[in-house]
Amino acid sequence: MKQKTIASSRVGSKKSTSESQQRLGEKTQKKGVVTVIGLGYVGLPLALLAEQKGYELYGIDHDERKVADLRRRNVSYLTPKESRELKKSRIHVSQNDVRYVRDADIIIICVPTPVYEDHLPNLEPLKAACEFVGAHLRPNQLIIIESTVNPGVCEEIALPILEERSGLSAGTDFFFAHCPERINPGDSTWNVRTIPRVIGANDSESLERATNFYRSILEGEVKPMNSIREAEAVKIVENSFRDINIAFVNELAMSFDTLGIDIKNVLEGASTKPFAFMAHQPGCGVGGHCIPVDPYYLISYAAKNGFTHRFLSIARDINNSMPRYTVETLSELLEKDPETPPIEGSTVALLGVSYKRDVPDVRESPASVIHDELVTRGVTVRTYDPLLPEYSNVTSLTEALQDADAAIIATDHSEFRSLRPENFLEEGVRVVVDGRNCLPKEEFLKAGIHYKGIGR
Ligand code: SAJ
Repeated sequence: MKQKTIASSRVGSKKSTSESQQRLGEKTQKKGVVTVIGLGYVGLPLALLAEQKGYELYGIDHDERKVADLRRRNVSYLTPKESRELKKSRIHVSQNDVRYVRDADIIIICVPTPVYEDHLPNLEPLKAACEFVGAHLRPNQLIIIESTVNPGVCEEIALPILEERSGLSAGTDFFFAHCPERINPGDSTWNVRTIPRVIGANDSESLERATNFYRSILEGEVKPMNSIREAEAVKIVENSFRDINIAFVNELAMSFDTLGIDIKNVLEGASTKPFAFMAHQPGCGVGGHCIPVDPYYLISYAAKNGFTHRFLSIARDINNSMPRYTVETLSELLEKDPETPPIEGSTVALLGVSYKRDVPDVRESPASVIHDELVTRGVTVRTYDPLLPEYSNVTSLTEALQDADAAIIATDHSEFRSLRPENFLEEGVRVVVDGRNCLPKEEFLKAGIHYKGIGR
């Protein structure tokens, strides 16, 4: 069957007499008009890709400064390639131009879905986006939510807002699908163009239109699911899978510390098994916008429906305990060395603020928990992250290490992975806690450094 393009399914594209302004995209030779709401590291790469694939692009973001930066075609959170694409882009950007909703064929919501301090999901940004879209929704539009949500959020929260505000019915008057975002910051292979996606909808027309759209812009597989809830569940499952596997090796690391077994060597050994084993790595904690957040969505939603996720909860507790475990490890190392002071009153170089190697991103970063724990214990903390000067209180590695009593590696940035014993010894640092097991342990021990990793 001839693939239905968005343009061919457009209705209302004729200027109605009541419209005072020309409809956006009315004269476009493009495949259709797409509006992305939420122009962060998920929405903006998607918008740029859709534009390259022949759609006319509009973007809405509530952040005034981000809108100004985007109009200047200059934001910090894109890859070099995406930054170049942005400079060539003709995307129209606004904080709240209602025409961007009213006149679009497809509206894709990519706003954040963080959690509150108590780990319960904060759906306010998503609700606000649905309110804005619902108020200007028109027949025949396709609305897609990419934001990560737990099963039930689309049907129980998003859709009711869209229908109540518009007076239209999903599946008949307008179309709705969920395509959970997948992005791996810092990964040059798997990006918005190549990562496979799943799509869920509750009616065949919505599923077909959303599947057609994504297949018209993506190179990766686009897998239709049987329902919205299945698509919501896929995302939560894949990230909870990662969280529990990291918790597994974190618990092993703490156990092996008491047994004097090197977890990194053991995982390398286990990885020689060519099937049924997938190594993860222990560390000083689990950060980022996905892994430490998404399981809480399922934990809280299942609890409301009478099921307690004990395993997911224990995994979250283990991973959340790793920053403090890292500081405890340092305290014990300092106690062992008669030439160094106890942790209280010491000076410590905290190397790395970002949650992930070679990525400038502090969200849910374990480093900030380590920092606060050190300060609580009376430590003078020198924080240095080469990718995040605005979060550093010293401007160089030398300044961080100079006469410090100890150093903690909290992020395995390339700059830190290349450090060798002499880099520490020449600044007088003889105690090193490697929170990402990224340094050559034996070399450091041979050089007389009190080295401790996480589980090694
Ligand atoms: N981490 C460990 N041990 C591991 C792997 C990660 O402690 O074995 C820590 C990292 O240091 C980081 C956190 O967990 O603090 C998250 O690491 P991540 O590699 O999962 O990085 P993210 O948050 O960028 O995860 C993204 C996710 N993408 C989306 O959710 C859309 C995730 O699905 C991917 O699995 C992940 O990238 C990836 O594969 O790298």
